[in-house]
Amino acid sequence: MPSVPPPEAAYDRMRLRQWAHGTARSAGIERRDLLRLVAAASVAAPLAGLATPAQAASATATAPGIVKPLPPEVFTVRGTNAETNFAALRETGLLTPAERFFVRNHTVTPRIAAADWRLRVWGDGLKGPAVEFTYDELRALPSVTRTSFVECAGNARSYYATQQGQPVSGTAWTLGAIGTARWRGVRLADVLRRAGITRHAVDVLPRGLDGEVVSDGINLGHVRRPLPVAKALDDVLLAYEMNGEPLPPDHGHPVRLIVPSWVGIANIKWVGDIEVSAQPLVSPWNTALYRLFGPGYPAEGSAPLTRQTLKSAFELAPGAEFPAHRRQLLTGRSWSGGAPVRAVEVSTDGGTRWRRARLRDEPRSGSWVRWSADWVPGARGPAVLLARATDRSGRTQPNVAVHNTQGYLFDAVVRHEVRVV
Ligand SMILES: Nc1nc2c(c(=O)[nH]1)N[C@H]1C(S)=C(S)[C@@H](COP(=O)(O)O)O[C@H]1N2
Ligand SMILES: [Mo]
Repeated sequence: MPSVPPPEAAYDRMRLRQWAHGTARSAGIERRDLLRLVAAASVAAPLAGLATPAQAASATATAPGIVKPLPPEVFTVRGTNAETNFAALRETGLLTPAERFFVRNHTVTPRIAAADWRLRVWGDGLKGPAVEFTYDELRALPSVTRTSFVECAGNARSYYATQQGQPVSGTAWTLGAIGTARWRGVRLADVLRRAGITRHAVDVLPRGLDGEVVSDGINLGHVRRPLPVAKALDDVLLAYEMNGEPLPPDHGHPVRLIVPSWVGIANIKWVGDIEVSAQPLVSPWNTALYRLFGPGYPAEGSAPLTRQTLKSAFELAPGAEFPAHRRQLLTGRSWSGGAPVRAVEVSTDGGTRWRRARLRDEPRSGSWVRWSADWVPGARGPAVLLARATDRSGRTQPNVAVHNTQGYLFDAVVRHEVRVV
């Protein structure tokens, strides 16, 4: 029997139908350009910059447009982005220090002074005219704190190519396009209510103050992605602090969205305005991008992506070496954008035998859980380590992820190659 879809999913299907019939409003981009983008999105391209471990080690410690230092032992630079090396999380606690948090920039980190910043809330989903908030006004509102990961929808995308032999396009992340932080800010719901949101509002569209994005000769405008009001009024934050400090420039200073459990793109950094709309909105980031395309999906793609999926990673470098016959403590993390992780199993023989890892945190939704397992490596030579998580809904990471051309939501068990020496 089919399960009852959550209102979120039903809403997205409705919006998708409206988009297909041309009744959704495209915010700031020509409809024909959007259609061109959607057509291009359904074709997989070779992964640019798929780093082998050797290339990764020699990556320079600079990415154009990222402000913070990117020491090569902590980060692998991929274009305008910086991936956290999972081995560099081994000494960190549940929270990822800002200095080790991955960066995904469509363009360049802008430098914005909190004193000059304004948030403009506007649109036909409000009772009256636009309302502006200064940084101080935002800080004066009741604050909430919440631990949440931010994870790119394309995290682990490179394994479609390297583990499954399937072409995908986009940044060739391994597993490190994720970090978990304690965010403090105000509820988006409080700001929307103060701005006079009406019950006719269906979508809100937060937009970044970073530069306009040009892709294949089409100007996509500023980074922005519609968020259904149901989510916007639920658990979304306008965050101004990360792990007890003001947001650093690369992570959205002075204010960003935190959209718990959802795809990274929903967490708009350097937010400057939010449109509140009484009609469904579309932007490149919920039409041609962040949908699933490929065989098995409709031509216009799946419904826009919402929640992240289930994944596990060892806190080890690729090709890590272990002395034979000496007890090792393997450590790693598992996380889910759906039901919290229930159990993690580890295999040290390529997937033949599995045993339970010890969970070191109480699993919570929207966060990750650290785990560990003992291992006494046997014979010298190559070995393959695997970790697989099961969530409280009973879902277990599969051996193979279902392919989509842009390589989103990879959820299969990753084969981590090591050497016993
Ligand atoms: N304004 C703006 N917001 C943005 C982005 C961006 O380039 N510009 N990138 C998005 C993507 S794709 C991801 S995965 C997350 C990454 O957040 P982080 O760089 O703080 O890790 O920010 C999202 N918010
Ligand atoms: Mo992302």
